[in-house]
Amino acid sequence: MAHRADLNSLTPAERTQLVNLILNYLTDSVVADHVSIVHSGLELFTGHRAYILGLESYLLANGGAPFVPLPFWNSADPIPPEFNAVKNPGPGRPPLVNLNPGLPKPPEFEYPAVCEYDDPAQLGNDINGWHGSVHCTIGGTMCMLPVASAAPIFWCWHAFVDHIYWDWQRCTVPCPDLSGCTVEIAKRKLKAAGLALGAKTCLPESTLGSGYRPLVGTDPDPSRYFHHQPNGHSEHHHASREHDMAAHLVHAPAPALREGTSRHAGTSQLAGSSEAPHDHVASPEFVDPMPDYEYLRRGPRVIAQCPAAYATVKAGSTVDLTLLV
Ligand SMILES: [Cu+2]
Repeated sequence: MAHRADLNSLTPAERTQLVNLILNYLTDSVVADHVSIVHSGLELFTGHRAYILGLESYLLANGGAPFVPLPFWNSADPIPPEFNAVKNPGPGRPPLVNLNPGLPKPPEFEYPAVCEYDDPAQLGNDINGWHGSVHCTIGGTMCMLPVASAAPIFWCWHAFVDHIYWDWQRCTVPCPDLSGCTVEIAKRKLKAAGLALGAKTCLPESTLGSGYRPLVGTDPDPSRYFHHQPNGHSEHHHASREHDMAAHLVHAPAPALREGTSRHAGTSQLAGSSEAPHDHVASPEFVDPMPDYEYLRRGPRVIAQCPAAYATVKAGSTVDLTLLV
């Protein structure tokens, strides 16, 4: 989704309508506000974005909603003739000189090349030179900082500069939570997030040692595996049990699995204890739990990831997974 339209995709009538709306908006005070924007670093972007937002608010309130977000003018193209205008022209606000500056966006500012920038302030500093050249190659009012915004093309030109910052902003994405996923599902989630699968570290199930199968017998509350209604359906039990066990295995490293039992130490049967867990009659699954745990063999599961879930990472970067196999 491009967040701004190209000025050249508008009809001449639409451009005329937009120019007139901008000219109506441009009071001396609005024009004067431009000099308060810091023209370097991150503020080159944020300052002008806020400045454009003022115009967009006006457009929304004055029948110009179709022009919000404000369309950009691409500096590779000639300025449309409708935009050869200056508010209150005069000696202090000379007409534009060159409607075809021919200064296209340098390739390093194209998406996704712009993602190479780690720091948007550096991007702002690097853009400033080309940005200034466009202003002064157009000339006239556009080359005079205190009054440049009196030219309607100023606004669409800065919408173009803003688009570069917007591109940079979409270079970073949140890393999805992949815990418990198979590799295939993890891959899909990563792709949907604009990321890719990196290195895989596989831990054999024996890595969990006693925390794997013995968990069945040392569960803090084995009563939840018992059928309280001996003749009732057991499917619900199976489902929630799988869920519980999966949660244990994917979220806790091996030592923690045993730690977990201490939460209910008072009522649980700890490993090695000879004490009977409860007076209930055990379900067949509990007595012989292996068939129910086959789901753990349906392919490796993610137990850790780097970068962490929800960390902000660059789009297109890779995420390393640790899998229990
Ligand atoms: Cu500018």
